[in-house]
Amino acid sequence: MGTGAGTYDLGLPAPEPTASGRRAIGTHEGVRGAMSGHRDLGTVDALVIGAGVSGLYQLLRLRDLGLRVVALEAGSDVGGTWYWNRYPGARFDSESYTYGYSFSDALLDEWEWTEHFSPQAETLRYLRHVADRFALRAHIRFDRRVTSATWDDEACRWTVATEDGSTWLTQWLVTAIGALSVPTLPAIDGRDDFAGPAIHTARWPEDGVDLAGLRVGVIGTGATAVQLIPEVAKVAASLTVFQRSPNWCAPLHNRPIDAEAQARIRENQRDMLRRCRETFGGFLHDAEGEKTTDVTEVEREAFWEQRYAEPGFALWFANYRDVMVSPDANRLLSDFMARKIAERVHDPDVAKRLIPTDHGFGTKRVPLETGYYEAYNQPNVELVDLRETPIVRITAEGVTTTARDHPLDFLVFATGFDAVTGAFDQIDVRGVGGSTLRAAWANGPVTYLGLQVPGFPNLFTVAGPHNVSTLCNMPRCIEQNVDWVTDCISHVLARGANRIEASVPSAGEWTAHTYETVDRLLLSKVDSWFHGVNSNLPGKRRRPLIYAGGLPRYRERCDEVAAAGYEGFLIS
Ligand code: NA7
Repeated sequence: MGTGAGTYDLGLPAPEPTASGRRAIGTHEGVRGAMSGHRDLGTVDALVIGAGVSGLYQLLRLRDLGLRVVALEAGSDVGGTWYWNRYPGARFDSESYTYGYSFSDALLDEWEWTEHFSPQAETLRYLRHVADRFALRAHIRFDRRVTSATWDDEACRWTVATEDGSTWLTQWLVTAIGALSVPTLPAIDGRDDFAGPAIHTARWPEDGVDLAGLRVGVIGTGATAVQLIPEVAKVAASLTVFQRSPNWCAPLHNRPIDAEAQARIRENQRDMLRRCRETFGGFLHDAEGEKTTDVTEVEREAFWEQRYAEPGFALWFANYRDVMVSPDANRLLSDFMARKIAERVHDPDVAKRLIPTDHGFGTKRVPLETGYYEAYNQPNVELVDLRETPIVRITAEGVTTTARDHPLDFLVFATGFDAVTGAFDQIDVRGVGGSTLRAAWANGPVTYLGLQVPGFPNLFTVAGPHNVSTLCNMPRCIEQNVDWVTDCISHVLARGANRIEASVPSAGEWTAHTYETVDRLLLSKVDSWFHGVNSNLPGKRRRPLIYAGGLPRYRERCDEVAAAGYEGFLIS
């Protein structure tokens, strides 16, 4: 990796010549020529911010298009989410073989997952393998946090600056910065007073932490905490869980992949990936044709028992088609789930505290659990209900609630993220006329297809707001995003153009459509990160950040736009 040359980072190796001796850039020679006056080492055709699941694939596609491309990554290695989230218990909630990339047959054939829901370490190994196998590392600059991106309309390019002072000039800019990549700490008095280690789950030390014999406190009970808590409960002398809002958790049913299952997966892998292209959330699981009212109570209970015994998101995504839209249907399902919690947690008072009363099943992101409820049956685990006894402050010794002091040796913040727009807010993005993205999105994001923003030409937001990726088995939607963006850039270049920008009306129409997809679901009534609600960031406006129309519909719309010559975009 370069150490920088003046204000410019060291550049990329020249693109490989093709067999014919021509640069692989082919039809884009014109654009290269237009930029050939810039001999700065930090000048590229395309720049990708991030080298996680999105960034790696985007980098690969743009490189293979023949562009000079670089990815700037804040971490010290590839992996994104799977690089940062190394807390005990971190793993997929998607079946491993539906999460891996689908673009390469060779990769599909050579990689074997060892568990149906891969743990973080294996996933990181996989992403490192992808980076090596496709020779992506030469194009990635690690430990480079992007701080600003400024559009120059005359030169038709972005200037991208990083925290360490390097500057890059690029015609195309793709953000692959993750929907949940900016951790938020709790806004609690005395947060920094704790004398022992206090760690956010997304900043877990690489070498791990030995929690054996320690008094551990965990604040938060979202999807992260639900993975973490059973693991901590196994080793800690005591575990105190500070819960403000219980969540509806469904069993993950993870297990190792044995030889027989491995053979079946190998045989069916491509069929499974094809199915994921056609389901609402890009998972194997998809909604039933029937409604709860089409069946008898006995049939319904039997069906839910069956779903409860199935792995992954079966309960959330493969349920009756009315449970996410009809309050009555949702109440029946929530009652079923409440009975399950009551059956699994021995102390009825603890069980009662673990049963949500302020929202129905599936109206927030459903955490998937492995022994989560049973952890509360252990003598070393205590549940503190913050609705009854709120936290007063964090002290040097531990956490003080209105009821008493909880002395601790180690404090974990499983308090979530500044979702979807948070990572954009951390970059000073300035578009046409110097207008900022923060200002453009002050009342909530405005996007076209969740991929572009008027006033910010040649900028693409993979897995950004209003994008199908935010309610999806992410790699399935990310691949769609990346393929679309790559085709779009290729189309613009092939037309001899060099600039594409979403029109204001098309972005207005898409944003309104995004809201409609959310409004029809019960989740629209409940505060969660889907709407950018984060109690630790009180100034944030509540706005839908997700697209909830499902992958097939989203893809169809994106394909229609492309087929109509990128309708709704201004190309020049
Ligand atoms: P989440 O789902 O946002 O959960 C954060 C949790 O932290 C949630 O239980 C919050 O309670 C709790 N929280 C946040 N701030 C506080 C304060 N100040 N006091 C007490 N409790 C607090 O984040 P996760 O990391 O679990 O999951 C994020 C996503 O990652 C998840 O959806 C998956 O897609 C992967 P609250 O509900 O706000 O009362």
